[in-house]
Amino acid sequence: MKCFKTLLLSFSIMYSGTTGAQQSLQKLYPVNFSKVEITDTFWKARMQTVATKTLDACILYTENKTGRIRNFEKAAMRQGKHEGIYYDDSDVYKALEAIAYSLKTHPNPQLEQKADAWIAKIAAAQLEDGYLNTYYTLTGLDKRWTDMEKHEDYNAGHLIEAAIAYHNTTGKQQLLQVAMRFVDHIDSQFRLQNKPWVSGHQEIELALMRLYHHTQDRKYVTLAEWFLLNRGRGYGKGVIWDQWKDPDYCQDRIPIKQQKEITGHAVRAMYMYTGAADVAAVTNDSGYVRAMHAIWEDVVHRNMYITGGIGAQGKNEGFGVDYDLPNETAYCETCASVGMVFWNQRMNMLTGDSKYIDVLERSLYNGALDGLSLEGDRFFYGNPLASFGTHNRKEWFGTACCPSNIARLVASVGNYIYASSKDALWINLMIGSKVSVPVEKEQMRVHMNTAFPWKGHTTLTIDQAPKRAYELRVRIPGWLETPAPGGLYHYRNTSVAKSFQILLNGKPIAFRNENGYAVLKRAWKEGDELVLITPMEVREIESRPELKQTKNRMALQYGPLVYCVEGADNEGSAWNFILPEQANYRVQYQAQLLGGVNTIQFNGKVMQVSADGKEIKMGERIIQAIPYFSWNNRGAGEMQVWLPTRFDQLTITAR
Ligand code: FUB
Ligand code: ZN
Repeated sequence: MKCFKTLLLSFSIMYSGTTGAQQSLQKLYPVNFSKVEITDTFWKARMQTVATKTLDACILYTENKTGRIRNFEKAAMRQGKHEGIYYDDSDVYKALEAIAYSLKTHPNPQLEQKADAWIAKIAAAQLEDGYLNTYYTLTGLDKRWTDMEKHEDYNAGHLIEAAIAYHNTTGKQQLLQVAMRFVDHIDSQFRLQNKPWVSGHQEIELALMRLYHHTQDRKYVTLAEWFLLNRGRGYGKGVIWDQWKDPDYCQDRIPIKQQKEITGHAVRAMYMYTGAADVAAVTNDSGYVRAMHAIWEDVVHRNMYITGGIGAQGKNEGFGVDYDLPNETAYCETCASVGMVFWNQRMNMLTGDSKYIDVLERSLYNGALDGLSLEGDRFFYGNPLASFGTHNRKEWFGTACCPSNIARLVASVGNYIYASSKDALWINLMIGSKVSVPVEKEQMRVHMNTAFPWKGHTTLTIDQAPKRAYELRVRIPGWLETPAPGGLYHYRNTSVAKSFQILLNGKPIAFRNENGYAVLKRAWKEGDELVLITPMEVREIESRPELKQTKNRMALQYGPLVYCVEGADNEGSAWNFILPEQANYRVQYQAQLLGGVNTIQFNGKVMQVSADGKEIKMGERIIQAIPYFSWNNRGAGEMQVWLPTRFDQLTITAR
């Protein structure tokens, strides 16, 4: 047993280093969060909040206020009534995954004991043949594996991810053994019997690829690919799609490699393409990559909100018609933004193109982060871009996929800062941190200091370097430039653009721009200091004319953050003013507000209607905008991201 543990750990370390299949399509490799120490105040505080508040909220609702853990206890005894919904097991696994990441950076023996106790219950609920699912164990095993929509493999995927995370953090194997037994069971039921199965909710593909990287056992790649190959061949007809869901809902109309457009349920799509990218990176199947280039353009250029949120419609929890992005009813599920982070990271690893990190950063800081309250114990499921005051954070949801998803993302945010390739360390996100990556027998060790996302000034210091010349590839944030043509959004005030600069030991240094990265190659010395200047200024954003809901409106962005106007800062109203043609913006860091944020103030033209509706007053008032992710932390209220620029866009509420 001991040997097995050592072997597995060494494999996961290999994957997070600079090694990897040399022939792979994959250009760079993520540096695992366990190798990155976050020192930055913005993210460190959020990780602390997750460790102390969010995980408690997940535990409270998973164990006490709902029957999720009780389901496992009952399943272990093979009797009792199942509580909740058939995919509720996944919330237990995702909470465990978040706990595992958090324990890595915030050791907590009591929390680990709690996780161990849950894991013992999960293990006890596994059947002799490896099957594990509390819903079917308690409602009738004769029906298991008869309904592709019932999330049995989705739950398995989250079990696998939790098991890897827990093994990585604690070295404990019990959950991993459970997961691997379950995978063997699944393989024996379908692939090995040549029996088709289309996952009703994709997730297992990416999880199997993670299991492959954790164990180096190729059978997991084979099974992941098998799941992908089953799609688009009609096997899901009448099962995962029927009279109300069409095959597009589950990305099952045509085989993945032939797909060109984004369709259907947003989370399912994001997880599936993440899995497809993972498979392509190992099998070198460029068919998936080609398809995903087209799909990505369709997502980002026709179907993505300025917040990086996706999935405009509630009715399918997903994509609708191109360019139809309503603001108040925007669904933008938190999980879908989490999925955008996953998929865009994989696309970046396959291509070495920074445009994917631009999108990742947008989704992370806006669409995803909005899902978590500043206190850490309230959540958004949907993240609309406008509200008349009825949209409110909640403690939990009937379908509770989002809380543990945002918890696991924040707890492992270190995964997205750096990447490595044979000859380079890639700096993708400006987040204060320390990292060390192996370069053959030597090390490249750096630390980053930054006040990001509040200030565009970052120092990167070399603490140790290989003797030979080695590259640093620093992402030039896409938000500095006018976005490429073809996109949904563009800056209005392009004239103020200032460029990215790098100083080395106090002096400006020239660099080559390759795919949005500043490439700096030299024999680095300990103590070398790079200053990365990413000038931040208020950018006014307009959208393409096809996007009707933002006509005669502008959004404000500062650095990677999208802003909104909330009633709480503006005498209760966010709908009664217009942004003037020549607004004069003042950006101010307000330490006491919302945990410390930059606000943007400008003089707005305000229209006020008296309570009896008879009098209309025009005036001018300072309007304050706050980062979108921080809204609805002071109770329910009005909010808008897209600010009207003409009076005919106003919606006046009587006061
Ligand atoms: O079906 C499981 C999860 O619940 C999905 O990912 C979410 O969209 C929600 O439907
Ligand atoms: Zn969700």
